[in-house]
Order: sequence, then C-alpha cells, then structure tokens
Amino acid sequence: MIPHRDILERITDILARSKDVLILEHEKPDGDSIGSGLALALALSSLGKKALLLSQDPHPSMYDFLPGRHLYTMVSCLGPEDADPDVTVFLDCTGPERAGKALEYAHSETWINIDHHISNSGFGHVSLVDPDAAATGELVFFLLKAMGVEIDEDMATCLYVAIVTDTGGFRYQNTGPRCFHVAAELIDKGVNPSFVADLLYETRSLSSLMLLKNALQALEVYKNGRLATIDVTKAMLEDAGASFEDADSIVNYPRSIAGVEVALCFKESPDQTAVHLSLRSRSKVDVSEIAGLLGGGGHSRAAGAVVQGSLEQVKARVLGVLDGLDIWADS
Ligand SMILES: [Mn+2]
Repeated sequence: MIPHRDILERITDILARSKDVLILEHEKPDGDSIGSGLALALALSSLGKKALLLSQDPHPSMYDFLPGRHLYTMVSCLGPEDADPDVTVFLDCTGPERAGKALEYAHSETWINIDHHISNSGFGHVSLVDPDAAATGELVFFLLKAMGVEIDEDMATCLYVAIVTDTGGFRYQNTGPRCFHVAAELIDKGVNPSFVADLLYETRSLSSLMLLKNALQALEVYKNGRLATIDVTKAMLEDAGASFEDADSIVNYPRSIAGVEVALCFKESPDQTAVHLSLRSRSKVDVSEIAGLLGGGGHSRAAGAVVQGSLEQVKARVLGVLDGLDIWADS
C-alpha cells in the first residue's frame, strides 16, 4: 500500500522523462535531507539517469559512512552554469530559499517539492508535503517504490538514516507506525540497525564532549523549572576545539531535565553578529510558533531561528518573548 499514489505517479512520470536530475537539500543539511538525497540520487543512477545531490554546506562527518557520496557535491565545487538539469527535486525544504546558494542551480523548468514540514509553502510544479511522515526519507521510500526501483542495501541505509535521525532514534513525537513499517522493510533490504545506531548515537568526538562540559556551566532554569536554557559561545567552541556543528545536539540536555517543557540553546554565530536559537518542547508547547515570532520555523517539538544581535541582546529579547506567552501555568 503506497500513500499519495496520484502525486507519486505524477512525480514518477516527470522523473521518467528526465535525463538530468538535480537534487537539493537544505542549508546545514541534516541526516534526513542527506539520507533522502543520497537515496534518490542512487535510485536515479540505477535507472541510468544523471543525478546530482547539491548542497550549500558540507555534510557533517558523522554521515561519511553513507554510500553514494560520488553523487554529491557542494556549490563551491561547481558553477551554476555547469548544471543543466531537466528537473530539480527539493528535499526537506519548507521553501526554495532553504536550499541557500544551491537555488541558483535550479534553472530547470520543473521543480518537485518533497517534504514533511507542516510549514512547507507548497511551492513547485508538483508538491508532495505530508506532515504525518516522520521524515522526508519516508516519502522518498514510497517514491522509489512508485518508480519501481529495486531498493538495494545502499539506498536502504540512506533512507534508514533519514528516518532514524529525524525521529531521534524512533523517540520523537513524529514516530508513528508507518515509519516502523518502512524501517522494517529497509532492514529487510540489508540495513544493520545496531551498526547505524553505534555510529550515530554511541560515537562522539572528544571535542564535542569537552564542549558539552563547557556549555553545561551555562545551564539556567526559569519559570518554576518549566523553561531551561543553555548557551554555546564562540569562546566555548574555541576552548573545546569544537566546531559549530558539534553544538547541534546540546539543546537536548536542558530539554532532558525533569519538569522542563521548553528548552532553548543559544549558539553564538562564528562572527558573533547573530545567535542560532534551537527550541525544543516536551509535550505541549508548539515551539514552531515561538520560532515564527522570531523569524524562524520548524516542527511543533523542534524548531529554530537565527536572530541578529549579540548573545546578551538575543537572550534578553527571546526570554522577553517567552515571558509574554501564556504557556507557563502549572498543569
Ligand atoms: Mn526532515
């Protein structure tokens, strides 16, 4: 049983008529956009088509084990005039602008939009947006089936990583029965779940652990224990020898405190002119609405925004916005 059969057939028709497919992931790509992008690129090349996954930013090194890297490149390695796609597929992007500089390469007549963010603008000539999908990778799995692709172990591993990472290892609220069905089929195709889990969740660099040690010094709790914040400054990164990406999962620590409903991580941008804010909630608060008030977006339990200003200015502004919300009553 394949959901969205009509839209998938339209996408399949377009891809069948195309020879050169450009696949775009969002800026600062995560496991979902990388995994679904590599899987689609591998599938298209198995059909004899030219497929390229293009990214504005490098893939984090934790995904180096994924197959299909020969089908991926960065905008810094290719000029826009060197791309001549028949069709462009946007994956995991709420709007075309999420592709960042890679958007300049999307000069095909046809755009396909595949995403699971509720805030997706519905752009593109064909758009498959399903907020009930745990990951864009889940939708790409159904696309490959509709295309009649023989999903091999490499494609399956990429799709499995897309689903595992976007569900936080099958722990987040978006973890529904369908993603387990898909995961089971992918394991049938040869995916090794414990191998993937060890690389994604049980392996850390020393620098990221040193960064955590520094960041925990900045842990603060407000609103009767319902709101917790943590900071990652440029100085902490330098002291730990850590990269900006090493700070990505730190927001999970304030969120893990018993009684906390909303957790925030304030990450100073490398040039210290802006702050990257990560928002998480446990069970009730829609943090995508809060992120929206700050010019960002995301999902109800996980969202983000980039706010201009120094760390102190941004913290004061964001805490002011949160203070005015009617979400702190004890339940
Ligand atoms: Mn996603």
